[in-house]
Amino acid sequence: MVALLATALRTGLAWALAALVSCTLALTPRAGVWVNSLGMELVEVPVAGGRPLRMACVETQERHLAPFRRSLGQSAPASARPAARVSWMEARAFCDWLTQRERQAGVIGPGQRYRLPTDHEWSCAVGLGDLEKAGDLPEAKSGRIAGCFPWGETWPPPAGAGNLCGRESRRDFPESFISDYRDGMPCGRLAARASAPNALGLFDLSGSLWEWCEDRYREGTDWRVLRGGSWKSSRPQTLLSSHRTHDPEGYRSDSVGFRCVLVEEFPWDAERETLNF
Ligand SMILES: [Ca+2]
Repeated sequence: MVALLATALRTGLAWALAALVSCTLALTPRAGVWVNSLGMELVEVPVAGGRPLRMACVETQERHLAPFRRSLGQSAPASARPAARVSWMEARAFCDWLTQRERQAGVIGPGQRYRLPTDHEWSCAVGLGDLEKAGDLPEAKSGRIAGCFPWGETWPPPAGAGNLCGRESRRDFPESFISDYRDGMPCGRLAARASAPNALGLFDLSGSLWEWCEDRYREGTDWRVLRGGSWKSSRPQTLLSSHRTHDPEGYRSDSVGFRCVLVEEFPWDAERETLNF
């Protein structure tokens, strides 16, 4: 609360004051879950200034990726574990494959497609949609809304905040674990729904795996936006809802994954036509 007021005074922006309201909204899941052909559950997310979309409730799991990877001749586990070590390029290729598969099966219409969320859409999912300018570059918005985390305003994180670098990780990360938080997960273990759901019914926006977004972090680079922190995250600044980090499109890490959105056609096609997966 104090940090948010300080931000409002420093920046003069109404957004930070609005965050006081947004962060205190009751975190009550609602009905309206849609399940696709892979068993992925998606819920509607209102997009400030844009059309609503459906977003996966959880990070993409190994069992979701398995049929795609096997179609490419790759061996692939099929567990319900959130899928780490997925590059931005592979995540997009998976979305294209799933779009084609479900269009052919009549699961989705010809005007619908899966893709990664944009940086702004991810902000809408985490409750910042009205607090940021959609057209500003991700780098300019990173960390600008103080004191607002996916779970609320409190630090240390409350129970149910997610799979973070808590006390269970003190032996592996003795310099950087959150001493007064436990998530009940041994260091390095991943499981879906490690956090409580937010108001939209979305899990694990905080921690577990960093989540790729469509956008470039900075123009002129191949750095793509990552949101939400991971099981390795312990710093308050890193876990802010407004924090962004970035990595190259081909980067793979044990702390990076993604979640899908399902949208009506959206003008990313021109760029997609130039990419060779
Ligand atoms: Ca996450």
